[in-house]
Amino acid sequence: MSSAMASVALLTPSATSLSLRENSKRIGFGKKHGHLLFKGKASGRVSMTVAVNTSRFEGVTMAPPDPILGVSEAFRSDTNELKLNLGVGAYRTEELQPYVLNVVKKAEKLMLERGENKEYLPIEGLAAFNKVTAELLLGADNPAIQQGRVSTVQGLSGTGSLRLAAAFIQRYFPDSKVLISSPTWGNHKNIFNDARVPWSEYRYFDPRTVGLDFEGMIADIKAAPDGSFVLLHGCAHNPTGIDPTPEQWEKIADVIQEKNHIPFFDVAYQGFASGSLDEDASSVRLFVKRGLELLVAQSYSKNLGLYAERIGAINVVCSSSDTAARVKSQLKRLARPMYSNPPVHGARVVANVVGDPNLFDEWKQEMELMAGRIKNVRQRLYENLSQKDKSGKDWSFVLKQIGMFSYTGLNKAQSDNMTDKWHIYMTKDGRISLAGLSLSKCEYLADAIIDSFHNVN
Ligand code: PGU
Repeated sequence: MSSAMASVALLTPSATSLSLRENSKRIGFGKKHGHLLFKGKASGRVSMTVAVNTSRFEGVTMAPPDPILGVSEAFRSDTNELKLNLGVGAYRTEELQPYVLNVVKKAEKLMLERGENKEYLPIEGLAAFNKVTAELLLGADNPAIQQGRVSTVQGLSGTGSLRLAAAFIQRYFPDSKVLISSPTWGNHKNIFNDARVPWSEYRYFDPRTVGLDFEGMIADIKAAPDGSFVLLHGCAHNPTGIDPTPEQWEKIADVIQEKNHIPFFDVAYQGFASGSLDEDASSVRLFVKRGLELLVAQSYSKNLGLYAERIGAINVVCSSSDTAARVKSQLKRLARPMYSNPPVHGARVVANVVGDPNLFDEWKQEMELMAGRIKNVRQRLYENLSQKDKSGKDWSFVLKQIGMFSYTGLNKAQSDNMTDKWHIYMTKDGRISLAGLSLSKCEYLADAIIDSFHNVN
């Protein structure tokens, strides 16, 4: 029964009308709320149910499952033992178990020993976190940091940081639109839609070469109205795993500069693409070096495995420290009515790990280990695909892609086959998360991909 119900116990049947009215009042039902159902009689007491037929929420329709997080829900309800979750980009060990980094455990131990309190953070977040996160991104000796031109506000991980920046764009650049890559991480569109920021797509992926459509990308960025925001994936483009080369990044910066656009980086995988934190931040640093003003959203979900701690930041690199201060004040103003101030736990973990030379070194080693494991399964998957597929298809694109994902080129029907027949859970755009794959499952995955690719239209 979809309507709301409440059980009402009455002393005698004859007392029904009076007691009911009183009970109705007590439980908060007015006259207009539906009729009564007598459910039975037990030892002189009548048990009744008040059924409310018309919900105030009748007009609320069922939302579709989330294209990424919904995959995990479907995975959980599959009882087949062969099942494999390659949907969400979350790192698993070779045993396919979630992984808490040793440095995180050490940082948490330190925090416990210090007996840190749970007071509210300032609206902009933990100062020690904001300092190290900007330094990690830009390099501690970056002139932008030294000149106080970077405005950093702790955000609710990558998503929350993007959302805060979107609110800022909506408020201060109501006539601007955001250019996003085609394809992109699915939630980007939701974020800008909800913030009422108009967006359009620029070409990015070329299915013929299974590579970057660089010409298309440049042409579309050029064709956009001057002063648009250009959303760029700092490294390990999601979902394609295809990044521009350093030379291409220079050309992208040229066009953005020419057009007076504002670069807006999403950095969710720093350290995960190459295994090096500095190398993965080189795209952002190149733009900052040119003296451009820009936005960068950061996330520690993947590189520190802090998925559920919701820790990240929005950085706005400005032309002067004065502008940076004003921008920060407005970001805080936007954050205050949305969530007031951010959670402290993840911020302390990051501050402890990045701020302590020993833990920082250990983190880099662990990250290399994670990135290395993904590279290993990528290699193995490629070998299995090449050996098992007798059609002569070139699978080398798997090796060219970087980061957590492989963009297989499987269409929706083929992706459905992967799930329905093989119990392999993945997003319907053909993306698989290699972070959720083990060496021992590569062969099974290769069989499934070959079957889906050749036998499903
Ligand atoms: N930006 C990009 C490019 C991402 O891939 C993700 C996460 C985020 C931002 C946001 O991550 P936070 O956890 O908010 O820091 N994408 C993953 C995780 C699942 C999801 O969609 O949120 C993914 O599987 O694509």
